[in-house]
Amino acid sequence: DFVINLLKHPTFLSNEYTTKFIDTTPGLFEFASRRDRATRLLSYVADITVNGHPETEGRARPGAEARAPRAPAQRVEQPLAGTRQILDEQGPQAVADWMKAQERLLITDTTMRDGHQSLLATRMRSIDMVRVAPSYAANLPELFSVECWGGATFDVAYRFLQECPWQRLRDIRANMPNIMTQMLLRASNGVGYTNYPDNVVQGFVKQAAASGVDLFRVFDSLNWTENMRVAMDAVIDAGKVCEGTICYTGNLLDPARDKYDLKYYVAMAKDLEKAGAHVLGLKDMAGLLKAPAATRLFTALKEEVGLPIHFHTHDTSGAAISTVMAAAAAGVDAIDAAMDSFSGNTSQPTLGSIVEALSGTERDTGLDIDAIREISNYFETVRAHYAAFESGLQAPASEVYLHEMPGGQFTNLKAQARSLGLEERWHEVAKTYAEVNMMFGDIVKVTPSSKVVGDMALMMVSQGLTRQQVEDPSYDVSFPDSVIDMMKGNLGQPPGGWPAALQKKVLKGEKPLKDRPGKHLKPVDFEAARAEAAQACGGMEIDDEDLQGYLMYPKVFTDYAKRHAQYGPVRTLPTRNFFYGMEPGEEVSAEIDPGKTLEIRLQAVGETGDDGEVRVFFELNGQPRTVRVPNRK
Ligand code: BTN
Ligand code: 3PY
Ligand code: ZN
Repeated sequence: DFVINLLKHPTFLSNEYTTKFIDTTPGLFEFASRRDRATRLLSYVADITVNGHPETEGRARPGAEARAPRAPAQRVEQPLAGTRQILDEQGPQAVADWMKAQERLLITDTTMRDGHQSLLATRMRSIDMVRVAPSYAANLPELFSVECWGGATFDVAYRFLQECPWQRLRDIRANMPNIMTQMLLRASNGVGYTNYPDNVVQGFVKQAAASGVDLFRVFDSLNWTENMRVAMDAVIDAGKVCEGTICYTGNLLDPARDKYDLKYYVAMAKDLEKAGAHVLGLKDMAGLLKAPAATRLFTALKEEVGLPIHFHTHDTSGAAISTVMAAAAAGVDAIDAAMDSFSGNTSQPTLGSIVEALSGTERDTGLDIDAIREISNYFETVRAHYAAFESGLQAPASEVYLHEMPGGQFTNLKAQARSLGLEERWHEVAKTYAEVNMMFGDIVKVTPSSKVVGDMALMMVSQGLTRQQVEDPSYDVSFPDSVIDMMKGNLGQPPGGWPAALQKKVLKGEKPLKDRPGKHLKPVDFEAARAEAAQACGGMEIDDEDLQGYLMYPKVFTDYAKRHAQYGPVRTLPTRNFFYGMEPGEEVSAEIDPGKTLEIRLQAVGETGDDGEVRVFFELNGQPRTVRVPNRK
């Protein structure tokens, strides 16, 4: 039914739906290459069936509840107009004005970005998103936006899921034409971990806008407004909604921690307003904002700033819904939540519960709770297929107020600690993380600054180093590269600068940057980079989207492109088969072009021959096909 929906879809009919393959393949070769593509897809399935997927090896397997996910029926033929139409017809300022005029609390659904980033190590595949996008369009047209792009999803798509993040964006956009898409952009760090040249940041934003992002949430990992302007200006130039974002850290109501006080947040909000933001974002990436502090903060921001306010938090403590209620009462315009089955713990608070809590009040969200439940049930089935990526986190914990780790980092760092043999010492890691933060001068911790704090904490615990030793000028410490890079000023400047003594020790006398790293980075020659990428990828044609992928992550992109040359597009395989291959007798369908579906049946897996190869016997659209793959087990 996905294919049928796609074919009926107005944007498909108007040719907005494209697959890159069709674009770049001359018609003459279409038939031959289609055969090729079928063979390549079969060779992927055969390889995974015989050798397993490296990412799921040794991990928990999906249980019996992992049926094929079915998207909820669409309740209307034509989706109602939504925020996307306001943006397209009247521009970003009209979106901001409209937000302020709403009495209801507006809701962003984060399931397709932060939800799975925070619960499943960012591993949700495009097919599981694109398939349900028409249900969002038809059944939840009142949503403010759907966060579905950026943050860690960009590199994970290429690196671990063997899919093109741009294609994901275009497919979601085409299937959900009435709700704004939203991305998380790390300002000058793009969707990477270090500052990029200004023209790379500009080129990236321009492409993201062209490929389908409507609202850009722009933040800086040290809350340095100066370092956000290039990205913000690029969003504004593209005619999209610029959400200039403050990261919340510390504890507003603790008088002993006065670095990030009310004055600090109000001043930053005013800076972002002056910088041209249409919307003010308040990003509580660790879930540290408690309800009484939220009342104070949002009341002040509402009084002092004219922008509509969009609040993002995480439920690591289990108390996020109380903060959301306080935010709603203080007049916040929009908040983030995740579909119930992708909410709670290190993810966002629970969408359905927020809708229920506000129902019948002035801030009633106007969302259809039945539609939410149906989509949440869909995602519950989706989630069952990703058992290998569950973190095992059993309960919310107030420990988050001690370590202040972002929701997206928590499970990652825990996995890193495990791989270093520090699993039993996790609470020590958490405590050390807090110590490192203070040693660095009490900084905002969010990608990429959070990664630097995590690297340092892991090193201290594994080497048994104390803070005192690290700070002692005469005690020899070999600092992680990421710490050296940050102290050099390559991520920018924190409020009040870096602690001078520690910085001196880390840099061993080298002079740090005091101004914007982007000012010192040479602009990239795009056409030279395109040629270089093409060569690195074995002569593949590099289009504008590929080029931006290569500029963010040269090696990750190149590796992806080489695997793509071997297997072709694998994104339309069902998730179970992508990670586990097929069982003899099993049949699956995979769409290779819109409307062109392969029926694949695995007949049998042969013995391994003397040549070390296994013959795998398929039926492809009823015709027998044999594929040989090396047995690497
Ligand atoms: C990775 O983890 O390296 C990326 C995932 C894709 C790896 C593909 S899966 C089929 C083939 N067999 C392998 O061992 N690697 C590739
Ligand atoms: C990211 O940058 O990926 C984040 O989620 C930060 O919270
Ligand atoms: Zn988040």
